[in-house]
Amino acid sequence: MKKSLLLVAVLCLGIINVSQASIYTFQPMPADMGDLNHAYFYSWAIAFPTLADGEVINGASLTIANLWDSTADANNVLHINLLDSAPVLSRILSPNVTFSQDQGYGFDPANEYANALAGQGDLIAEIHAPLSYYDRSTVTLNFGSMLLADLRNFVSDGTLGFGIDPDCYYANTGITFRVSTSIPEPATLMLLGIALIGGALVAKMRRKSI
Ligand SMILES: [Ca+2]
Ligand SMILES: [Ca+2]
Ligand SMILES: [Ca+2]
Ligand SMILES: [Ca+2]
Repeated sequence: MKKSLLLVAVLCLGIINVSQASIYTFQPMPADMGDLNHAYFYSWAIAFPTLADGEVINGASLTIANLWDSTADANNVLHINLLDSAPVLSRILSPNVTFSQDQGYGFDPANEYANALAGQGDLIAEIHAPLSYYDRSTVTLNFGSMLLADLRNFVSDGTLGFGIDPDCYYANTGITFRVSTSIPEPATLMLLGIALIGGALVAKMRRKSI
């Protein structure tokens, strides 16, 4: 292989590798969802971008930074559900906390230690957070294959949501949802083929012009 052709092929490979994998990141506003008050349950709607041809979701995780149970009760639990679409709920939680358009809260029903969103979508986790302010921990929930399959279904119409029911109070410093995608091998190989042909043509044209 000529040096120039090799160079073009290596450059194209570099571009292909970049386009092969993407990470999408989402955060509610405010990011800590008002420190998740016991008396309520919360919804967070996400508008998911349209994926490119051949682009598939291959991983997802929900991270809650510096989570702790601010009433320090060992019986407390934080329920988290993945939803096909999030329910529309009130936006103003207190004079200090107004949620952005895509999220809100509802009042927890009488049996408040039960999951207010039970039976809706998929239960991702029931978290028992550290009970001490000095023992906050960042919790990352990685989606398994069944959750990923449902996530792919849920985003197919461009929306998905999270339902979060804190029973009791769960302070944190921010919630982040990450989705990773990739373009499968056949598409990559086809691109590589096009790149190599393109490189060969460039080399040929160069030879002719000399
Ligand atoms: Ca609650
Ligand atoms: Ca509840
Ligand atoms: Ca949906
Ligand atoms: Ca906070």
